[in-house]
Amino acid sequence: MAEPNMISYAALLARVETIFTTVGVLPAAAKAVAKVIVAGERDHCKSHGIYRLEGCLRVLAAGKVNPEALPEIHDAGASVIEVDAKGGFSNPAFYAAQEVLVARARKHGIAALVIRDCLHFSALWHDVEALAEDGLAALSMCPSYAFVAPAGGKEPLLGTNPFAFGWPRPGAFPYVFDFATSVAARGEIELHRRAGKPIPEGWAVDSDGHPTTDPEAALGGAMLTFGGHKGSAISTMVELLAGAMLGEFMSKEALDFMGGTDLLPRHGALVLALDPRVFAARSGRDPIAEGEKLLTAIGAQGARLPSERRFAARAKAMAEGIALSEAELAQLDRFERL
Ligand code: NDP
Ligand code: PYC
Repeated sequence: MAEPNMISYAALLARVETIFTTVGVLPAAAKAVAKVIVAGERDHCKSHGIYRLEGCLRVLAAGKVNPEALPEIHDAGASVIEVDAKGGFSNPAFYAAQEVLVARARKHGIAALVIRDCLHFSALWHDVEALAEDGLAALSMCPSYAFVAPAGGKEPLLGTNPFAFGWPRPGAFPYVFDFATSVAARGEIELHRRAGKPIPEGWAVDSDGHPTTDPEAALGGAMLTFGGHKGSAISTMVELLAGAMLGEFMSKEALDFMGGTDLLPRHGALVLALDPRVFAARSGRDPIAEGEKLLTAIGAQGARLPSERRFAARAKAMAEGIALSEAELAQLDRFERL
């Protein structure tokens, strides 16, 4: 097997940021989008790492995301804050409103950020991890595209609808989980297709509703929800809270609007921030210390916490660099020549 090519986090970040500015994305948005893509690669979350560059550039070339969008915050001082991404990427919109969301959650105990009209391609852990680092518990969710059959059905209707949670910890890293409500993210199936590898059983059915391990057939059929009816219900909740409730697209509408799965989806997103110390104030107990008892007891059983793999991958990448394949490097070179 060929030796991987090592590149530092800073060097990869600079290259990806330049690729975005070169195709006309405003500097602040280019920085935000490059940050999440390179962080995905750094944390070895390949389904939302530099592989996503290609999809972002495709949607920019198709004119279906606004490279010059300036997120507009609508804040009436209440606990629901809105940021209109103006058809731009979701990440700069989140960063634009992060400070006010944190301040409002600290003031009221709970605050919600509604992100409107955004192109959403990224993992959600970025948002909840940042809020947990600010001492807040956080939930984040959004619809995606109608790729997934509800449990008991066989036609794609639900999105891969990611759902993430963050909880502050006194040590270096917060507790964070972040998953698609389908068995795997769509990006994971696409990466199997590119590598010429079958997908595990139970991820998807083909267009006739038969179980398949062929990624091509899975992409043309329907993905399945994790945990059967349980994942199906959580996915439906995401459609309702981050789609219907916000007056933004649900996954089926997002797909119809973009006109096919080739382009990344445009819809809304919902981020909730909660201050545990406000909720626990009258109990006289320290919620973070109480939470630690559970989290350390889980670790004491030898079970790993979600994100532990990711944080370990991050530490390794920051010390040794990020390993890229020849094909990934060649693709970066190609994008730099656009
Ligand atoms: P995974 O199944 O890879 O991981 C889900 C979570 O479970 C992670 O927090 C992971 O932590 C944790 N985990 C995995 N294995 C274990 C284990 N053995 N013990 C404890 N925890 C474990 O993620 P998905 O494929 O479901 O999703 C990947 C990404 O895709 C997510 O970041 C999601 O936000 C993104 N996505 C984005 C969409 C969008 O529309 N923008 C749509 C769908 C998905 P760790 O990382 O440390 O392994
Ligand atoms: O991997 O399922 C996915 C996905 C959809 C939109 C962005 N990522």
